[in-house]
Amino acid sequence: MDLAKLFEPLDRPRVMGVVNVTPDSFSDGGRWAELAAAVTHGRDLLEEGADLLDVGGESTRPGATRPVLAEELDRVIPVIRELASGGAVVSVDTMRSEVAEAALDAGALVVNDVSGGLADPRILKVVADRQAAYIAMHWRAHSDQMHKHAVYDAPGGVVAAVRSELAARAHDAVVAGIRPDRLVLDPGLGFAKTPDHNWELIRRLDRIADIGYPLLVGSSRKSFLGSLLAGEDGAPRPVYDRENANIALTTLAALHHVWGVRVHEVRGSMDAVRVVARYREQ
Ligand code: PMM
Repeated sequence: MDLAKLFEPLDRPRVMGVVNVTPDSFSDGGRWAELAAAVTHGRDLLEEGADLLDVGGESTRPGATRPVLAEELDRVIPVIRELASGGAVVSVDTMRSEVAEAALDAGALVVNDVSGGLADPRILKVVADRQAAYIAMHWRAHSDQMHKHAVYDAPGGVVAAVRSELAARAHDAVVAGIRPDRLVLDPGLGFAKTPDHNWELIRRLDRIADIGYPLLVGSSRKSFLGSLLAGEDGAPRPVYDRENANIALTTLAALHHVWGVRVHEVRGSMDAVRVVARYREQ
């Protein structure tokens, strides 16, 4: 699939499979084993039907600290080169312009920037110069700071705030020269948001969609699912056991006509989007 095809009308959301290349993700067998495991994982996700792969080298989990630039490049570029040369549509999950640039050189077609251009504004120019696609997520601060930014006291609450802050990100992206028909917005579930904020946003995805751009939603493995499904002792449902809930979330997102869902496990979400597509057929 080429870039234009990614934006053609489709009767279901695209399923983006996550390939996180962080030291704790795949392997403790050293760098080469880590890269080989990441590539294998990406190929497995493609086999399960993923429309595109999102390769990232920086953990954005709450409280995470950042890798240095050289480390991030080292993690993602070989994996992107390998997967892209095999024909995969690859997006790079990065906030750094240098990583975006190297990833596009290595064959990535999409830049997924969880900061929507706030962390490193030069990234917008990089994407614009290459005519690449850009995913701008709603974000307020780096992971080690984001909890204290989960405050939405202005009228309209979290939905109005995310809507206007994301619209500003989209505006800056287009002013920088990114093609409006290659721009996707993401409400950023879990990023400077409490569980209540996340649920409110999911309920009102229509308000975010009417900014005028396609939407991507990422709920996979996130802690608001863990807290929703907590046991009687109050312990959150473990990360590896949140997939059924995530498939339900994919169903809701598909009913809201999103452009894509970002998931760690492809099969169940692909089934869900196909169910919704069939349900809509007359
Ligand atoms: N979530 C994470 C990382 N990147 N990108 C987009 N566009 N949307 C998201 O919701 C998102 C993202 C954090 O999840 P992970 O560390 O479990 O991959």
